[in-house]
Amino acid sequence: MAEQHSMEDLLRDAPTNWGRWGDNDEVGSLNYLTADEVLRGVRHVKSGTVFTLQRLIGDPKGDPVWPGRTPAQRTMIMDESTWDRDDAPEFPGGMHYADDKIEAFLQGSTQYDALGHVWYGGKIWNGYDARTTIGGLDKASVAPIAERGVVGRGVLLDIARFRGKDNLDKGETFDHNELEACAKAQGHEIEPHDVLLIRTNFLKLFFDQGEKFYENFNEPGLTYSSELVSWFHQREIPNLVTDTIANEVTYEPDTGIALPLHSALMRNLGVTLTEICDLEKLAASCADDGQYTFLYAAAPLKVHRATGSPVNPLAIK
Ligand code: UVW
Repeated sequence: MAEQHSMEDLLRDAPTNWGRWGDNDEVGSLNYLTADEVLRGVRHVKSGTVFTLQRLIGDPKGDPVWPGRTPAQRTMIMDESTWDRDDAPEFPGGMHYADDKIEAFLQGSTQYDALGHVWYGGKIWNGYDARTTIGGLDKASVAPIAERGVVGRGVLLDIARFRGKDNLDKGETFDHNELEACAKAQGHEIEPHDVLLIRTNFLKLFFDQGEKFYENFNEPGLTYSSELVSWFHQREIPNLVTDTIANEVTYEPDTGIALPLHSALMRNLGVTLTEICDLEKLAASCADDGQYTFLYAAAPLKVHRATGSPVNPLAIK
């Protein structure tokens, strides 16, 4: 039988930022994004061009979601046909209106993960007891991130273009050294406190392949090493944003462990993760004008005790 590896063994000596911002902290490495960092981001606004990075919810071509989650369902509650009914509401003056609602996984589209979203060993971010997640996150939910907002210098790392590919394929991995090489090839450096936006264009395959996309599901992405985790720690990276469903290679190739960077970066270092972004228009613009740095701004929804929230991040060049 294949040797089983545990997250606790893998991350036994891994660095943490627990306690760094106090015993009650719920936003982790977003603390790096001070007012000075907002102004550093603003200095990269050159033309005022705005890019929205959210994918369409209810895309007629389908919504890519993590296996086991289902796409949002939007239901029309009120429309002009409401007034065909005898019991239609009547408003003085004759106003009609349309109303609808969605039933959705809060992480079923472009989203911020709460820091309490993923854990191992009975502890979530900052050492809070994992039992604080029962029935809703009492600690490190998405609401404190939403309350704070995320603004700073963003850098696009176009790994697909750097590798000369339209899109990365299943299970392809890369590391922090390649991120630095990519930045260098793009003509800039990755600086401390940068919000990292990594483009793989992997979700092109969701739209090209349909259901086959989910066979042997193994997204490409960053892969665990202690050096990579130290790099994130030393660079004080606040936020990792990607265009894949879960921001890292699904199964770490050496151990087969699922999503170890969720634990090493989010649970231990307090790095927020932003997933399922659409980086295509931004990437085309960066390739065109050579400007890969910009102001990044995002605020998830303020949802009480939630594990994540939809978001429409902005990149402003
Ligand atoms: C899981 O953690 C399972 O999913 P995600 O981070 O993509 O929401």
